[in-house]
Amino acid sequence: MISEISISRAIIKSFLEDLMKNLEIDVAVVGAGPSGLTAARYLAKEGAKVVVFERNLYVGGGIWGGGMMFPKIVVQEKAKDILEEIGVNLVESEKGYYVADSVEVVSKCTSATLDAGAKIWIGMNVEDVMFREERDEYRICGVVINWNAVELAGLHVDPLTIEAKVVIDATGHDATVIRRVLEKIPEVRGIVSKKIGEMPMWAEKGEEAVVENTKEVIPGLIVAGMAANAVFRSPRMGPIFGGMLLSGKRAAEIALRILKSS
Ligand code: 48H
Repeated sequence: MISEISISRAIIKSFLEDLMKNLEIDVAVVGAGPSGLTAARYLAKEGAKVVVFERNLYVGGGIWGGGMMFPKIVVQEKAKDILEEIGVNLVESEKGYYVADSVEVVSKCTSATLDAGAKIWIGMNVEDVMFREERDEYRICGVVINWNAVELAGLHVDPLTIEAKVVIDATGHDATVIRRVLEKIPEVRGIVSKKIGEMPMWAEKGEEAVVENTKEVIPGLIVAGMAANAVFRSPRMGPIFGGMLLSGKRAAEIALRILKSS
């Protein structure tokens, strides 16, 4: 006999246990696109306690749609290892241009991230950050979360908080976390571009810039992926994803350095 209450108990107990165990974490990754999933995977592989917060009910961000809904993405030579090491099949199209199936990329990046030990929580919107002021400096020390359904319904429901030693803004074109920080702490503006938003298409420049722009912009807050190009007003690049993967890897390296020194 199947008991409905047993099903409910299993779900509630299991998720509440996960939530309780992860109220204090090493790294909060906001956004489960290519940069966020890659950052979380490398961090978890090194033993960091990581949660990825994704506001949609699905992961993968902009990977699924490939180029103009042809479900294929391109990566260049220097990033292909990041996909090959998790078993993604890549076919060389022209010299140095490797093509992958977008659904396979989402699936394998997601399962590798979970297997490495990261948690991925969907339907959760990071609506704000936590901060402290220390020695005349602002430090970001966690995320403020709520169900995305609450945000979409426009309900007034107070959020909950997760303490994190490092927060990675991997929220793509919208750069939602850093945007919120700048709205609330305008003093930080000096560090990042006055106007947030990427420049028009220039694939080569955009791909180089996304890795260079991946940095700790405010103590405790790293920007990665398209959010990094939005912050530093660098170009977009279209459906080539090597830069996003390399940016995620670099964000993980920066976060690990911060964790080691804290
Ligand atoms: C929780 C949030 C919040 C929030 C947003 O857009 P993404 O795929 O981001 P990246 O930077 O890893 O990859 C960018 C790539 O997909 C892309 O768009 C490219 C290469 N474009 C080039 C071009 O020329 O257009 O993923 C970001 C994720 C999404 O799933 C959002 O739902 C999520 O972040 N997100 N999750 N709380 N506040 N804001």
